[in-house]
Amino acid sequence: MAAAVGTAACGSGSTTEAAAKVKSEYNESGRLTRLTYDRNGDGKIDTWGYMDGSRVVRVEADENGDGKIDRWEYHTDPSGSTGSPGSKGSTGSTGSTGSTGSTGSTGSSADAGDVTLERIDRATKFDGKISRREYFEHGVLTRIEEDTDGDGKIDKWETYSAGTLAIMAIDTKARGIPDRRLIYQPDGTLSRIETDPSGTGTWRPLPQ
Ligand SMILES: [Ca+2]
Ligand SMILES: [Ca+2]
Repeated sequence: MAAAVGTAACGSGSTTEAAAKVKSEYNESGRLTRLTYDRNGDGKIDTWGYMDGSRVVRVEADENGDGKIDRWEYHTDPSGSTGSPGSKGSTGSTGSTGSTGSTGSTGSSADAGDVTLERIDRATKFDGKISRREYFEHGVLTRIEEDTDGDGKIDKWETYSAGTLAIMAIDTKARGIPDRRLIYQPDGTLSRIETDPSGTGTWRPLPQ
């Protein structure tokens, strides 16, 4: 019985294949709280979207299918201003809050992705431990911190300007602080390399 249901679900209408894989969960008052999604179609849920109605709060994803989360995506509330008087249910009269594609319509810059995106944490080694954090402002990447060798300490810091890598600082001595940094020009080409071997915060050009 279960197998038949599973097979039927997998082979069901191709037109609504993506929609069929998304399941919606609601609380007692009928507010959307969670979406679950089988992104790779293997029959196992691998993406969880935690919702506050139409607003995405957090997305968790199992990217290698081992059942453990590898990516945590955090979103801000774009309408975090004074308003929202609708304490009970949706305020149908104002209308503005009810629009489903809210972020897309209100977004000022068209090229930016999801403007509510604030941070993405990743377990790059798929061990359940966060080793990389990506920070965003209004959906644009501003910096990345990463523990590349898995010793629990950040050893690479990337700073982005207008979405482009501006500075990459690295810890080559496993001290938890950067001792070398690469400065990039706005067009992406390397400008110079600096060192701070003693870790005092004083950077000097790398001797050639
Ligand atoms: Ca995983
Ligand atoms: Ca490290």
